[in-house]
Amino acid sequence: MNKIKGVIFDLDGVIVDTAKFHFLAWKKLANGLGFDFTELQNEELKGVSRVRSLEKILEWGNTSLSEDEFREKMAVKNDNYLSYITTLTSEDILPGVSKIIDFLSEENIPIALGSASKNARPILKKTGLLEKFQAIVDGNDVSKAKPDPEVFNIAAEKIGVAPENCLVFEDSVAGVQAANIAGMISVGIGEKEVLHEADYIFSSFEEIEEEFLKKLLTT
Ligand code: B16
Ligand code: MG
Repeated sequence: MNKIKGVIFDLDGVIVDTAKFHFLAWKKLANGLGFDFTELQNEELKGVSRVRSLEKILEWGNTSLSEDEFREKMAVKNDNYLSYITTLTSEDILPGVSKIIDFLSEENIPIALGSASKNARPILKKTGLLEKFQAIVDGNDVSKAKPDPEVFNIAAEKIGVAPENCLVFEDSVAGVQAANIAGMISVGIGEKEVLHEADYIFSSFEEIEEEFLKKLLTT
């Protein structure tokens, strides 16, 4: 196996649990249009872009919108989402994440963010993590959504590490596939049954031993 020289983190579901806020904002939108939106459906939107998420929700609700209405609903959803995340602080960083970021920094391993979210910077700022990342690539920088590897390839380039020497932490199936297509080591954070395409799977960062990472950095 190739030696790991750079690490890329997904944001939503990996560093912070913002899925619950996306859920509340999408549910409000769906209910306003006269249909329901379930937590199970929300699961399917993990790692999916904002535009594609609304397209899927409208399909589920058997509803169509004009282009103007579509744009307006997206803006309203995002305003609601932003109002829910105003309370985010460093306390919301998922357990075990900060320890791994600090370990990588001590080992001089550059870290990048590779997220589909267009709200990545404000979220990192609120949680106090913005300065820890050497590169941030988010929904504003890409034209192709995961499982396309574009977001991770740009991140690797920005930290100056070849794709085959990068490791990616991801919670979505599309994200794991994107990392695999890019030729990077994929580490799934979540359920084994869901993320089975990943090279390694952990239920949370707390399960990851320093030894595991040390081995990957020296192999
Ligand atoms: P926004 P990730 C993704 O972030 C979320 O998982 C997904 O649910 C969301 O729709 C997408 O970002 C876009 O987010 O509306 O904030 O631009 O998991 O790739 O960090
Ligand atoms: Mg995610």
